[in-house]
Amino acid sequence: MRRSTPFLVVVAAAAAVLAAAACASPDASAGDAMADRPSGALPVETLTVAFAPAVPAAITRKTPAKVVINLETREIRKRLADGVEYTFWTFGGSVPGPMLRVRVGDEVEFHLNNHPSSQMPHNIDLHAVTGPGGGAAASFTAPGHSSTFSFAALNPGLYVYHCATAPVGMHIANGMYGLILVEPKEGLTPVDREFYLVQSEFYTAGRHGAPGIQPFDMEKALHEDPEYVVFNGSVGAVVGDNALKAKVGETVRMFVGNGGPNLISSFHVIGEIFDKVYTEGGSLANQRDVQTTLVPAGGSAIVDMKLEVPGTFILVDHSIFRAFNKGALGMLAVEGSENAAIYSGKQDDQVYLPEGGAIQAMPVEAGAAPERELPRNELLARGQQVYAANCAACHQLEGQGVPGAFPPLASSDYLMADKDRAIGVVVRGLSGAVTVNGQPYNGVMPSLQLTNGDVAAVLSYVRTNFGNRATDLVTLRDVQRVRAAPPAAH
Ligand code: HEC
Ligand SMILES: [Cu+2]
Repeated sequence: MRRSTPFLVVVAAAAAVLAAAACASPDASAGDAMADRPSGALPVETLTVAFAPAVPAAITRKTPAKVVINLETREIRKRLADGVEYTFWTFGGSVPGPMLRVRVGDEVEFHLNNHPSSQMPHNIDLHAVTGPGGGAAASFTAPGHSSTFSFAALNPGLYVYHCATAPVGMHIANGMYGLILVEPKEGLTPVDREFYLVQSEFYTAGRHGAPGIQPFDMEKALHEDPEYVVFNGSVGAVVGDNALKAKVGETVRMFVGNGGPNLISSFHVIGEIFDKVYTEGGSLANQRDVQTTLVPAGGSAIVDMKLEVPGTFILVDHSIFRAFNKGALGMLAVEGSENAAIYSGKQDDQVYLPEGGAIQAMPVEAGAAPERELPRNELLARGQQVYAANCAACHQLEGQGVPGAFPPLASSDYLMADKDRAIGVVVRGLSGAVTVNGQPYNGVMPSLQLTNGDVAAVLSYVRTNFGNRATDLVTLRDVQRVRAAPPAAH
């Protein structure tokens, strides 16, 4: 059997690791962590894990324990983005794997179980382990097998764990990472809410948004050029109904990890300031009043912030195209009463057109690949993406608009009354007084520089969604015709 040779090597290596651990004399920090271990056997407990964005409860015991952790590796097909699936290799069936929480000085007995349906062997390298490979060799596990190894949690801090089976990059790129928190003896300062967030990238063969099951692309991974950068394993995992939720007056803590495999995260919460940062996930809150903190690949950070005002706070990797174009965007939804002394909200809005300048459409770039009419389902799927990327910011996710500022596209009489006029709006922009569903608007919609195909797709989508009931679609030909015609007065 082909596996037998590496297996023997692995078993021998594991034995060597255990032997070394048995006779090594503890260094100063190990001595520290081990100092309050009682002489007799440690009390045994089985760890309860938590799946993102949940965090396991803080540890209340004041003395070390023997903590038994069971973790299963499993290969499963799941959603990566709307209409996009991926075969994830996982710890615990989820990306990221569950968050683990132990206390410094604990003895951890780790059982890694590889589900019989797996195609690959897997293992685990926990950065919280002191020992060669972080447990990797000792935990190498074939499908349908289970491995056990033990380690002492010597150093407090927030650590990444990941699979380290060759090809390592591929196991990580497919979703095998998570966080383990080793609490300091005195615990962390209490906060009102804790959240678990892991950023990572996916390298799919198809471009961002290309539908269907997407295989891993080694070439893109080598060039560190991902199609997706996400929080908690998929596009939209932490937005809308899945947003993190908190209340004004509370202090929240985020345990932020970066599975990579390649990119460094510039973690930022739009509209909040981190009151405290435990840089790089160390056990010391060593910085205050931070806007953006770096989370290295294979590293972490802990950020604490008090929430003073309500609203939706957007979590991003501030390498900003990753956030708005590749998926690295989450939300913290904060409820409570406004505090105008801290933040007023919009106090006034007026149209600003310097020197009477008109809004001008720029010509669409020449030389782009010729576009073709798409079948209905592809057209509508593309339209949904174009909408999310280009229109939702103003007209809102469900097309409901913002009273007094952005007219609704949902059940809009203006949109539906005249197809060519609607195409003209998207192609050339719109300004001046308009009435939509009886309400006056006098704002400015810029020309969005979309291709004819994108205009056809987005208008086909909005005219058949959000309560609009068009029976016909908007075709490329329609858009070409309107673009060629002189702008009509509305
Ligand atoms: C930067 C904000 C902004 C973006 C982005 C934007 N719009 Fe608008 N849109 C407006 C404003 C403001 C008006 C009203 C303009 C006026 O008062 O003259 C408007 C009006 C419209 C109207 C006509 C009024 C109605 O409600 O039916 C349509 C149709 C429309 N937009 C479609 C779109 C589509 C489709 C997209 C995305 C491709 C889009 N808009 C992107 C701000 C925006
Ligand atoms: Cu693996």
